[in-house]
Amino acid sequence: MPLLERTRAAAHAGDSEVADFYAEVIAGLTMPVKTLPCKYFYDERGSQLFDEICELDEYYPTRTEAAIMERCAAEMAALLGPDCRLVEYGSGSSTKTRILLDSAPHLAAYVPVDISRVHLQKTAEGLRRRYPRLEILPVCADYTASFTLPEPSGPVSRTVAYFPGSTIGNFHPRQAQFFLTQIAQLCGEGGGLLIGVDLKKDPAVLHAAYNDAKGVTAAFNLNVLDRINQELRGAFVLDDFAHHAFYNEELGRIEMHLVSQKDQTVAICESAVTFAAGETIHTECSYKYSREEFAELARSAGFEIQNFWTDPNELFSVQYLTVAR
Ligand code: AVI
Repeated sequence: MPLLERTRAAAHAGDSEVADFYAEVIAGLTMPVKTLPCKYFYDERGSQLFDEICELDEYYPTRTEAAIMERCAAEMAALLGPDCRLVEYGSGSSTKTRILLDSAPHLAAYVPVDISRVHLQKTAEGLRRRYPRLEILPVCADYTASFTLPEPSGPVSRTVAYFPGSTIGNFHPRQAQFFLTQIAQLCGEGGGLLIGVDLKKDPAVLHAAYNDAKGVTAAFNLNVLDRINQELRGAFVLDDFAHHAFYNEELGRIEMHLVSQKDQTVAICESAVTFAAGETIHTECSYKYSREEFAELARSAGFEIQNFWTDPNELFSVQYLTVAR
């Protein structure tokens, strides 16, 4: 069956993943400034490449955040207090979570939320083995949409969300405000949010982090075209596009693009998209915040900053926000 019909049939049958992917790709690539949503980076290969990025010398965020967590986890755990329901948004492989959980033995429950059922099950199994006395209540959901929190078997003193990795930087500020407002509502009075936020810094450091010498970030960026080829019967030739990442100082964000190396028309299933030489597909924004800018964003979403931890070079921050009364 042709893909377009298959996607329609899939959508009809309630399995709308491929249909959504196709619709979003075509919508993004027919906009005046071509874009692709960055969530599509993370298929199996993309997730592997992202893990490799996290190990790169130039990519400071992961190890800097982990070092902050190692140094300050006890203080963070004390703020969560006893009987806290800890809800992790996009639990992934939960490396940083383990640092926190090691210091927080009195949680009411740990609730990992992830859209990937396979990832979620693996994470939950690993954590159950490591923390046999901790109640682990996984939720398979898109954390940007609303979801219902599971009730632990024992009492709950407060609900605290955990959103590490500076993924908040991949939201446009308005989306970030909306998303944080949803978290504040979910956690409710007395609740909080522990969040990793990448900070503004020397643009040369940022440039290196998104233009690594080994070309892993380039491969990560280009992989989205390969995914379109595999899943949507696209005909992108990866060599005909080049990775381009730069710091947009005015907007305070890294932008990642894929630049067409020539005039070309690319078929995607039953559609075709035309590119001029030099035209780009904007694939990702990664906003960097000053301490004050993030405090302002948090306030606009109904939070107050209670604690701010950083590294000696002030590259990255972990912040504890409480729901404002
Ligand atoms: C997941 N996110 C926080 C990463 C970032 O730095 O914005 C994604 C990434 N893009 C390129 N390198 C890493």
